[in-house]
Amino acid sequence: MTTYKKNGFATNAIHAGEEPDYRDGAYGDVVIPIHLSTTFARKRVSEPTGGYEYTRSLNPTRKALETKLAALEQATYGLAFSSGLAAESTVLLSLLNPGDHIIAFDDLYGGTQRLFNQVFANFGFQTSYIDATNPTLLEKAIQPNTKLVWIESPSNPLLKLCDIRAISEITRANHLILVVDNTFLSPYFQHPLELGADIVVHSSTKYIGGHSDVLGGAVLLSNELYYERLQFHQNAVGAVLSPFDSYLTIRGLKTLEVRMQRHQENALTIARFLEKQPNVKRVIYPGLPSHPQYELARRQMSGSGGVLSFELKGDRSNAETFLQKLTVFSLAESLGGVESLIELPAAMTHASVAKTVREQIGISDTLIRVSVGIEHVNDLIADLEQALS
Ligand code: P1T
Repeated sequence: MTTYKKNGFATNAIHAGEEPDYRDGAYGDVVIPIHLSTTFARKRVSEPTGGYEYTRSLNPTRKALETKLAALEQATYGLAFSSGLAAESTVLLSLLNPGDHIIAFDDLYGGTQRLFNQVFANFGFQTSYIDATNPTLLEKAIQPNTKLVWIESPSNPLLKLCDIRAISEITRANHLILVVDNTFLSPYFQHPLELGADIVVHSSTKYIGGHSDVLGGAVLLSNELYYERLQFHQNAVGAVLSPFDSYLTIRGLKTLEVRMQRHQENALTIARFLEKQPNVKRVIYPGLPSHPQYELARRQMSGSGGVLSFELKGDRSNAETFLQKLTVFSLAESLGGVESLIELPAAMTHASVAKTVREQIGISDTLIRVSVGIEHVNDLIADLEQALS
């Protein structure tokens, strides 16, 4: 395990975990090879070659990715999984016992809520949801069996922010584990571990991979005990990222800095454009002064990311008509790729959340989520303009 803190972000994104191998007999590759071998031969029973035995336990290409991700998230340890939800499940399995209580933000990716409510609930894990934008509600929700707090910031799809430092002070004082899903900003715009979180999770399917062609998840942390438990379960449960997908994710990561800069630039231009449209009720983007937590955004994040949401005037059929008229934006779930995607959370990513809950937290039938890509922004604006008209 190496720490890469002193390098700039892009330098680590390109080099960490992929130092050329100059040992005798090695080829000096400047890019980590895709090690497809599922097993690794040894000369003697007691000596695994280079520390590798079987790819589920550890694989050189996955290891390179895990090292790179840890460097970028300013963590000591990294683990790569076959999806964001596999990463999340492994965190819960590794650190909690049946009967333990989780406090979760009430605005989380629908699939994460489904995991808590329809999978882990069946094994005796209890979850309470709170509006974590208000840290005092967290203090009130703590029970004797509470073990873990789970937040997203910015949240999916309402882009609400949690004050990670304030929340971490409460979790520390109460001996609770704080998990932050950092998918929406990527390690480029926010470092939750520095703000006091214990564990960062990512759906690397999103900005980290960046090209909508590889599903993956990651866990980054610096606590050795938690890491050992997670690594044990990563191997024991087996939801690991494949060598080829590890390679694709590494390839994506190298351009994370330049992609994030362009995602943000385009998103801000589009957010400002949408704010001026007569048939748009409200625009939610942490980079706009109209965002209710604009000050917190400036303090906690080094950028606002590429996702924004907005509410159209009218009803669900108006929203559907608008979405179907777009030609540059694809009507699709997911986010964080170079291409612009747009979706209706109430019918798509958050359809598994009960309508009453959606309405309570603000996911209306005309709320539209946009993952702004890195195309030429004029083409994106022109597409929105024609569909809005
Ligand atoms: O899809 P997967 O790689 O398993 O990641 C799940 C996940 C976890 N956390 C956040 C914040 C997410 O947004 C996701 C996946 N989200 C979508 C597919 C979506 O369209 O919102």
